[in-house]
Amino acid sequence: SPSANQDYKASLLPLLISNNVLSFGTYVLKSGRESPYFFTSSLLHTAPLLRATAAAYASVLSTEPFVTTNADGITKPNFDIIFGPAYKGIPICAAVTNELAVRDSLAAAPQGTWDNVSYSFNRKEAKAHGEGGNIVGAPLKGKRVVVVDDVITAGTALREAVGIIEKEGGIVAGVVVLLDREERVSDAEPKSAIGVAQRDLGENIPIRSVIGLHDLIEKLGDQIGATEIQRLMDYRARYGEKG
Ligand code: OMP
Repeated sequence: SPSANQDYKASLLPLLISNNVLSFGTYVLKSGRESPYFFTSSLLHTAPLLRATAAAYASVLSTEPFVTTNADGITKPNFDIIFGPAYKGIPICAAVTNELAVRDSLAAAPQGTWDNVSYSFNRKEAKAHGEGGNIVGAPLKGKRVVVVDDVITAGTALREAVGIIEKEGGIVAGVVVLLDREERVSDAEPKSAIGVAQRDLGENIPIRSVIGLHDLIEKLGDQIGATEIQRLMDYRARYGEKG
């Protein structure tokens, strides 16, 4: 699957491990599979972790095909809204929206490039009073919306998010997940959830991950030990995507 290949991976991975965001042991997934590792994005609650995470998403979202650079070298985002599915996507979408504008002002990019990008998220419970509606943040109707989510396994959470955006009249313009577990969806569907989403949304909608299972297997040898790496490889042999 397409993984953004940037230097931030080298600094992000040890940070995730030392803070137990990425942990190794025995865990049961939503799918029922027993996994030798787990990603807990609710632990991304300190400034260094939030900033490192936001920077990783922002690196992906500030490069093609999420942006287009014209002949004059002016870069423009190809989306209006960063959507974070409740609950774990909520702090992420806010942090990434801010990070894109902050990086922009530090780099030599045209002033204000990111000032018109908004964040938005869904409520899990319908609201019967007040302003009403199930969306908090920018209204999605007629807007180009990118989804930022933490982990993708079978793609259930992403499908829900896409359903919400389409129901609100938004246009799904892309997806960035922090971790792609690169697992096949089921015995009947050997593609990964990202592969299936790419097929369902269409090949021209960018779907990217910051980190994939293959990165853990290839890069963590010195940090988690040979036994854990072997368990990751055994897991991939059993549940990994095919094609
Ligand atoms: P899918 O909806 O099957 O794609 O699984 C993604 C969701 O599973 C995440 O949003 C989490 O709720 C949960 N999850 C994790 O948080 N971390 C993991 O490492 C694995 C899962 C999981 O249950 O598959």
